[in-house]
Amino acid sequence: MGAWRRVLPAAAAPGGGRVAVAAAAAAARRAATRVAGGGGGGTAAAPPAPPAGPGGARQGGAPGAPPLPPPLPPRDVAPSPAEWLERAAAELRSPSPAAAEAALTRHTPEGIPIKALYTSADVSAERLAAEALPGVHPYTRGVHATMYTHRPWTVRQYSGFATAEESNAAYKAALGAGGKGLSVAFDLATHRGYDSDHERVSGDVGMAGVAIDSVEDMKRLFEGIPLDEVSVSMTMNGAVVPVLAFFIVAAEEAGVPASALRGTIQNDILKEFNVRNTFIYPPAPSLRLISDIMAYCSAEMPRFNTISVSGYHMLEAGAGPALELGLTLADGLEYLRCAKRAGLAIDAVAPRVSFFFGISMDFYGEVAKLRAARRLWANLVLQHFPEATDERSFKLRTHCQTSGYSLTAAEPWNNVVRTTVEAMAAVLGGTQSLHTNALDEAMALPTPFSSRVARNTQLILAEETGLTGAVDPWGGSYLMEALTDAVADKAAAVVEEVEAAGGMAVAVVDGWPKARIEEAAARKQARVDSGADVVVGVNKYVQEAAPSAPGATAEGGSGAAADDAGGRVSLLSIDASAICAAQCERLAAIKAARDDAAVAAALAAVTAAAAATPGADTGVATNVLAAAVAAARVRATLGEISSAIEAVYGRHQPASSVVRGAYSSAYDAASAAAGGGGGSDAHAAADDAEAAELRRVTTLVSDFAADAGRRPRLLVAKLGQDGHDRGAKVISAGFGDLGYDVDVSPLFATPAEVARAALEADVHAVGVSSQAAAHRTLVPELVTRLRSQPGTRDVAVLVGGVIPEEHYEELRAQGVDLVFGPGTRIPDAAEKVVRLLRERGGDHLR
Ligand code: B12
Repeated sequence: MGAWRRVLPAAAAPGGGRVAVAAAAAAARRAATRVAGGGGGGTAAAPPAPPAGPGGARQGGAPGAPPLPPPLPPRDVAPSPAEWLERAAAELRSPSPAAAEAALTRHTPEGIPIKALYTSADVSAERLAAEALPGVHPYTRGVHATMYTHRPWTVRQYSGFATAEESNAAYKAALGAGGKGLSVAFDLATHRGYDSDHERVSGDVGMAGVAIDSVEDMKRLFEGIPLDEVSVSMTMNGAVVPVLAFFIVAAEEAGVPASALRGTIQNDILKEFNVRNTFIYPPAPSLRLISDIMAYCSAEMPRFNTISVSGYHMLEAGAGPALELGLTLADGLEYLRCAKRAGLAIDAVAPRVSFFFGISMDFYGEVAKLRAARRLWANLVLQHFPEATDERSFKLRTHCQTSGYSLTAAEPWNNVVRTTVEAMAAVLGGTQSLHTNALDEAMALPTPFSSRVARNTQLILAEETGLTGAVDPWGGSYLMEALTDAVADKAAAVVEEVEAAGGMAVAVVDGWPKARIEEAAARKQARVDSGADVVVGVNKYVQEAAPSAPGATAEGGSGAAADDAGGRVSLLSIDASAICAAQCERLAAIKAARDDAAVAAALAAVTAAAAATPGADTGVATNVLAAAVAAARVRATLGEISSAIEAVYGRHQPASSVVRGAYSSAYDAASAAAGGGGGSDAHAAADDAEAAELRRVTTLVSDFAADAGRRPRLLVAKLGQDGHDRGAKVISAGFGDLGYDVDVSPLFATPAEVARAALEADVHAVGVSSQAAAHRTLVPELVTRLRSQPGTRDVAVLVGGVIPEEHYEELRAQGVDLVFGPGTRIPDAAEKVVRLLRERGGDHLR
């Protein structure tokens, strides 16, 4: 049967000539059929048209071209989806159309069905008509009428490392090579409000971002960069008050008034409590600081975005796209309410609110997410803030970043492909600016070489592919419109749930959004470990021996390098102790040169503002940012300004929890789904092997428990200011489900605190999860403490996380027993650890 294609009317035929002629011939045949068949018109009655002879009209093209196949029999009745399903069932040899439909529909981890075929029956004609145009409420098709056809998105690469000078050089290089805006990554000491000389940050200074202690550092960071021309985005949330104050004063001293500054400060504290973990103060006073910042900026910095409501971090922590979207929009609503409570008009604040989303490998889902985001935000603002009249208040403008989680340490060049696909989803979804991750993402901060490849990925999309030539090219696609509705519905349900619970300020205290994301992360880990979610080079098509990197050259001036012996890319290396020493020296010099009395008075004013009720008429200036700007002018440091606020609000210490059951149930479900439902024999055998492996590990663990009189006990620890807890949480969840007793240390522990906790809990092993490059400083210190403390001398020490392979030997030499890098399968790790404990024997089996 070849009667599927409907004959196009000549005028609509793409490409003209050949199809138009065929259409005309078919129309003539149809007329003839009607006469012959007495007006019935069915396709069955149509006699097959005689094949056109050589040189006949249907041949169309060049002389000598092969003859075209016979024309399709005409049909006057539109094919129905049911007819398609019957054909699909036949092709699949399914017992029924319903079985075929089930086999052809996959569900995203969030339960959104993705069908194999979408038709007009899946979309609402009214919705399509209402949302037909970009630049018009609710902006589903884009916030601007012309989108990239007029101006492409902004290429904005997130970067910062070591000292202000080194980061400044990298910014200038990026701007010279096609970057259009700056995006500053601060180190973890700065994020958490500590000066570089604080005892709790010895392993963190300059390691995962740039160290900023004072206005002087900020001036060095932007030296030679015209701040009234280049827009600057700063990812800062916890220490937002001193950092923004330093930025304002650094610009002022370079002759640029605050009113001329362009850019964005992230200033989104709610998601810090859910996933990012660079908070300083508890939730309620943190929100108070946000309203002070909004008030200050709306008066003094009209071109500056005061908040970037961020979903990206939730996606990276484990949320699916709809959960990310729903929680982010709920955060946005909370911030607008916060502004309103502070007496600000919505139209003064909402146009300066921007968004930030992550883009994963779920290509269709991510395009749909950005379309759904714009629709939902426009309608939520309309619903919750009827007083808004400025059109800009309804427009969801967003930055996007491709997913770092999707990138692998194995075969890192594969990451360029992943990033390209994700970047395309961001662009086709209509982002306003974009960061593309570097190919060495899962190993270290990017090098000049890997940053260049990442930036060029965007430049190629923008300037070589023609992608910018049409606005919302997916608009009107049955699949994309239906998926946009599905993602929007799912995300709207999350928003409603948060609102019903009292808003996000209440929900973060309750902790359920965080728990839900952590559970999703445990399930994802199980799907990867069981092989249900394919990651090329990690759980499928795993490379036996590393080939040479394509195009590899020896390390050189460009920073380009890939070691063609091992297929390794060379990594950025930062000397922790040198950076820390340099920062501490500068701090000492600043403190020696300043007017101490003026600093003390300015810091007292910061504390008084933090303690005062905003807007209260007590004669005390109540805007904390305004007080911090004054303190920055007299060279108060970041740590001092943060402490002046902490004196009133205290420091927030989060509770740690472990997800139970999600890992094993998702692992079982993934194995069962792959094993049943018509999979191949080879597939089913592989799944049996997975299930058998899980049983073997749990048996090893229970045998250990039988012999030792208790289950193997593991303390999972986070050291220093590294707040990445996804790895620690999934390890805790997985090991717990496999039969281990798991303790989790609180975030931000020192080596001494972890050593004490190991003793108190009488654990068999301590497992440090390290992602932010402090492993070379803090792990040796922990090992020394454990080995010198009676009671923990022979505790096994494990280290996992973002550890470059070249550091493995060094760690082992320092007394680490096992190292687990990105891509570790939890059953493998759990087995290795229990075998190690057994081999150790002696005190361990007690
Ligand atoms: C997710 C992520 C985030 C999330 C964190 C969410 C969260 N709550 O954890 C967000 C977006 C918030 C984030 C923020 C930042 N990030 Co980040 N992030 C990542 C990313 C993309 C993935 C890490 C991850 O969770 N992977 C999934 C987990 C399951 O894998 P894993 O941690 O490797 O754990 C596995 C194994 O390593 C092992 N394992 C790990 N621990 C343990 C422990 C034991 C006992 C055992 C047995 C095994 C084991 O088993 C696990 C299962 O396979 C990495 C890059 C990458 N692809 O690795 C960057 C990365 C870690 N981030 C980085 C940076 C710089 C930051 C920031 C500091 C940026 C900044 N300057 O503001 C911030 C600050 C965050 C903070 N508070 O510390 C850098 C660190 C640079 C470095 N090491 O030199 C990285 C490497 C990216 C990069 N190349 O620049 N990040």
